[in-house]
Amino acid sequence: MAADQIKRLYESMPARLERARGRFGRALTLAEKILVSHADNFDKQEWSRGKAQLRLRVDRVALQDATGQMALLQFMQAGKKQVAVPSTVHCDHLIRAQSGAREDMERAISENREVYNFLHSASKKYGIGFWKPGAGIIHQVVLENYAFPGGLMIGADSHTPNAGGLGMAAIGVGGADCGEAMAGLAWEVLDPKLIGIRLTGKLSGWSSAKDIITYLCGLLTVKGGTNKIIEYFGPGAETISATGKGTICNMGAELGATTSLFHFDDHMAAYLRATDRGDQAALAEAHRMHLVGDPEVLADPKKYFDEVVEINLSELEPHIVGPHSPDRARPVSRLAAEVKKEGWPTAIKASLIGSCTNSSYEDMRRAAHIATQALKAGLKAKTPFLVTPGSERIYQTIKRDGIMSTFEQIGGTVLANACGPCIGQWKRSDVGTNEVNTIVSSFNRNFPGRNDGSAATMSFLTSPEIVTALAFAGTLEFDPVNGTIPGPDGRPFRFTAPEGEELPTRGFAKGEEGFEAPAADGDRIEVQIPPDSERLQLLQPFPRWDGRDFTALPILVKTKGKTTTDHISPAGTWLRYRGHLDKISDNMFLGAVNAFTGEAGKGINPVTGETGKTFTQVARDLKARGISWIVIGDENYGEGSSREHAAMSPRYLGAKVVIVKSFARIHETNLKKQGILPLTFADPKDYDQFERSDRVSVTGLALLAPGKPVEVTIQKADGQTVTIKCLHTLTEEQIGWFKAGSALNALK
Ligand code: MIC
Ligand code: SF4
Repeated sequence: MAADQIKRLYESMPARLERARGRFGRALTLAEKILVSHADNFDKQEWSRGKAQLRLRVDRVALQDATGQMALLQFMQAGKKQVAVPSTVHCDHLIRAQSGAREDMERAISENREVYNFLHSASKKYGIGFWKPGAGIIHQVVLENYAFPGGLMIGADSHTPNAGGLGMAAIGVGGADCGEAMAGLAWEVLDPKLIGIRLTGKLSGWSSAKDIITYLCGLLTVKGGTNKIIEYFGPGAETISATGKGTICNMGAELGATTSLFHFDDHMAAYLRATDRGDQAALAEAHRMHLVGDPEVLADPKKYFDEVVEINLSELEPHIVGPHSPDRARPVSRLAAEVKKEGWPTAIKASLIGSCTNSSYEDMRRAAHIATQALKAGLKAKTPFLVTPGSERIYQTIKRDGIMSTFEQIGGTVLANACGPCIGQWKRSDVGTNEVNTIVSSFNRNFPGRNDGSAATMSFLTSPEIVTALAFAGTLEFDPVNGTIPGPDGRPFRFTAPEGEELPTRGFAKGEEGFEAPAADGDRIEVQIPPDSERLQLLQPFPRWDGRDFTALPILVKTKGKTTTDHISPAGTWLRYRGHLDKISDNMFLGAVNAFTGEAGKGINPVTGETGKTFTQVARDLKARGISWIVIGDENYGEGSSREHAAMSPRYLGAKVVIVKSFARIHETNLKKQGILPLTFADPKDYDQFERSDRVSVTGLALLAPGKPVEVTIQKADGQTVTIKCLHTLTEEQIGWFKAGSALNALK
């Protein structure tokens, strides 16, 4: 981000903040400062936490290669010549980890040529910065190059909040939101509630930034952050590196938070300087008072936040979460007992560090510190040890500083600078399919099936240093803090606590940066989409609403329990089709557990009664008969990723309505954008009313209005009917999207 754009923002802040203080009659938190200084029209804007719909102007948009394809295809439908805000595309998700960085990269470039050519040509044409495969993972590259204190950005990836480590409000959204912001529209979001996290004390010994967020995951749960911004402050915050702050904000996505952020401090300034942005550091220092919460807020946070949590970092123990959900948390010291009680496999089959969550220099240093101790003692890693550097800069620096060779000496493999095993792009040959096994990583997400495509893999998440120590023990029963493992001579070996500087003393090394600027004259560039492609498909607008109520819709699926986007639209091998709506729709609900049968991914055809078919096969059959359908879901439906395929595939194959106990924020918006009606039960117990052969009607749609409940009638097989009340959060404008068939149709 150019320093003059940041300067303009900072200079406009004092007056805007004064007006906001006047209007609200009180001091402001940092999150509020950022929101009000990015309001599309501050005076017309209604402000009411948890109620108002904010219209904001973002400073920047970031796309990655998996969700970015749909974002660009949608942007193209808007017919603009150039993007209206600075935007970048990052090629990171499509690189499969198999045999090490070099070979994996070569394979990826040839396998994904079509998609890369599309992203590259579209970037060049429309004025978007393009980061080639191998340049790094979107959030790490954004932190190193674009994030800045006080800024507002959106990204088509749920871990966009990583930039909160530099004091930016960075929010994960669906591709349609990005496409619209790039087309010049204001971006909308529900005015979030605010959680304040006051940190005191200081991290020491084995405890690291990761433990703050894994601890909070246990405390607040995966839906505890929905429609909320989490703001960190207090004396403890000032002891954490900028990249450590990034880790915490990154994984705030696991709480469902709109975003997370820290107040500007000297660690951020140091990081900006280390990444060649001394001018931005100086600007932020000069405007420091606008980039932190007001003093009144710091003095009495309970008055300003909807909820305040205090954490004393001096008392925080290292934590580990899993399996299968990031909120299954406990201190590492209590893991062994729980593993035994639950009967989980204790042997660790693979240890992985890095990813967008934890690949800072500090992380790598601390992990290498552990590895070096073990090497000196003559120990070898007992499990494969995979390292995913977040960016080329990190890769070159750990190579120069001997960290990589330490990892290689313990038998580790350094993978490409990409998502790899974190998103299921991991070709694993050491365990059979459906073989129950345990892995540990420093990643952020651990839903079943995520890393290696196998739901039988139990994935635990913790800090890179704990992962490294566990790799030498090979078992979950080891507590690196208090326990010992047998040394080569049979005598017990004990690790000492990890150490590592937060920034490289010699500065970051640089390799091939992998950035390509857009063309000076985009008009002459043609976007490359081969007509016969099985990976890319131009979008056809979804049909408009025909003005009629939905009557007697069959239930395609009633999901039971966790229904994340990984259940609705799995990634892994399916990443291949992220630019081809028809093809990718074959994965629809493959991971969802059918509440009627207990089976995952398969349903009973409500018309023919045929069994054993995937939900997609059933939906395609219904679609061919001209029958639309509905989805019933459980709690926090659509948690996880920002991928809008989880809304587009159902829409494409005939879903009209999704009724659930509660939604995750990004997914609910994605459904609205694609023209599906997202409803919640007024009484969550009504979930139990729905049976396999029911037909469902949603009536009064012509009178759909903000805040007005909707009537849903369930017709039972015996002819009886039950009418229940459902709620929605559609605004006037969003009702317009529903009527137009999609937000994009409404735009045109
Ligand atoms: C993820 O971490 O789940 C992903 C893969 O980065 C997704 C985006 C995607 O599905 O492409 C996300 O978090 O939004
Ligand atoms: Fe990539 Fe994993 Fe980060 Fe998502 S969470 S951006 S898949 S590294």
